[in-house]
Amino acid sequence: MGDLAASFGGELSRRRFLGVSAAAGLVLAGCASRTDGTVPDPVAIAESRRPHSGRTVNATLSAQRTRADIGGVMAETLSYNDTVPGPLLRASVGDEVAVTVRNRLNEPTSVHWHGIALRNDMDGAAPATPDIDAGQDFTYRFSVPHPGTYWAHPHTGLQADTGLYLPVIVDDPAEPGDYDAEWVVMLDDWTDGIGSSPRQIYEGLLTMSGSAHHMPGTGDMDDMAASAVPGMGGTRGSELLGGDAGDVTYPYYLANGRIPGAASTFRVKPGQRVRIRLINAGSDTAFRVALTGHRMTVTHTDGFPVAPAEFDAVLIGMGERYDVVVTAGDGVFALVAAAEGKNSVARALLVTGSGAPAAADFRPAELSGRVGTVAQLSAASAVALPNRTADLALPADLGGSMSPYAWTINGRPFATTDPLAVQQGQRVALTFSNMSMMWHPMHLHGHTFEVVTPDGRPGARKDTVNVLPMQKLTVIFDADNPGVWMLHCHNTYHQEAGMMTSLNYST
Ligand SMILES: [Cu+2]
Repeated sequence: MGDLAASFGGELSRRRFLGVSAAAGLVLAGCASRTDGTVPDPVAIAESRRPHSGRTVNATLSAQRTRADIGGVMAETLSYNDTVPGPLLRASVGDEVAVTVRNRLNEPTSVHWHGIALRNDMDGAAPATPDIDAGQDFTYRFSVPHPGTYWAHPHTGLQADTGLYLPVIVDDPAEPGDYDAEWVVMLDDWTDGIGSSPRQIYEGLLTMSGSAHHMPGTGDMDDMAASAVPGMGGTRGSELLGGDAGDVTYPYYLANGRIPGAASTFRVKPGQRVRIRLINAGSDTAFRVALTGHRMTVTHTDGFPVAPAEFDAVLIGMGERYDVVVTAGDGVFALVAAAEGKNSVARALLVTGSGAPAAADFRPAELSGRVGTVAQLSAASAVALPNRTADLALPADLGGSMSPYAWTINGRPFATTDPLAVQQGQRVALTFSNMSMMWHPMHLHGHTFEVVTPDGRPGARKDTVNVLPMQKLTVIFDADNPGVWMLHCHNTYHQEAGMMTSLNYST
């Protein structure tokens, strides 16, 4: 991508000039054209209006093949800097992040900054940001406007179901931070380099949808053949998810890159308050997470604060994040992430004193207690959207089936999608109508929406929301980030099979 990189570099320096101050951006916004005859770029203007601390956080990520040790088990996979998860990226609100990605894979890749309302041309999803060709480098450079728990992963093919993911945390220097320690826990469903490859699974799903051939990675075929709906073998229904929990069963479920029998440990003192940042980096698995012997207070989801609410467990779909606070007891406690409907767990250990951990497959009673989901959460008043009538109603009808294995938005797969159109400044009401028999974690790039609850309360601010079978769910957002943004299901296989469209700003 030599030519592309060169032209991108030119664009960037021009944009950096525009971003010197908010005032400059505002002046330019009012001009039809500048002295050089070019029209001011709305993406650059939006960038100039973000907070700017003047500080830059630099990092390098090498996307490369590796042999990852996931706890005495070796997995040939793809990773950033030879670690799974990749290295934590941390910045403060207003910082510029400059991450150079070195693509040392033999295929194109990309890094999508999931949940961050960043400038469109740095989103890491084509077409707004072209993929990085094999052997090439690209520097993602953007400012981070909102504090919170985010993450990053490829937006190219099925690479999201490999070891290519990392946590991203944006701190708010003004936040009181009512906790003593912070524990980042990334959850994942794992097959790459151990069971079937993501490609084999996907091809199996496509093939299996016509007949009941053996399909790697999807559990017991007798089950499947006997099932009225092909593909349900190996996974069971989930009451919380309103039906079938997933399409794929995995050999392992990992917390911070470790299998349950070789769990990572986090040490604090008894009585300390621990903020746990839970991130679901899985491809086809929702996790129900509980900490043995503790209740958890949910303080944030998808980076944004909620009215604090106490639960025994929380349900986290793919792409979602939950921040919870616990007051640590005295002993050794398993943080268990049960793969919803899949009869297996991931786990990590909280250690504050002496004791032996429970068996690797231990399921604490809290998992069957009161489970927090988006339905029970409200936005903190500071982040609730101001009252305003929507200017525009957009539909996103979710359709598809296991047989044939095809998933659509508004009746079309991504290849032939009819993009959703918005204009900058509009308040948008986006309604997901799930017409399929499966739940879908729907993710919008570049924006954080507010869930509209059935009783009209301002629901949580989110960028990824689980839409259950036959559910109709409306979210509202302000169109304040011009560009071309992906809207898709965060099930890697549904996305690949077409469940994606784009939200395009028109001028
Ligand atoms: Cu889906």
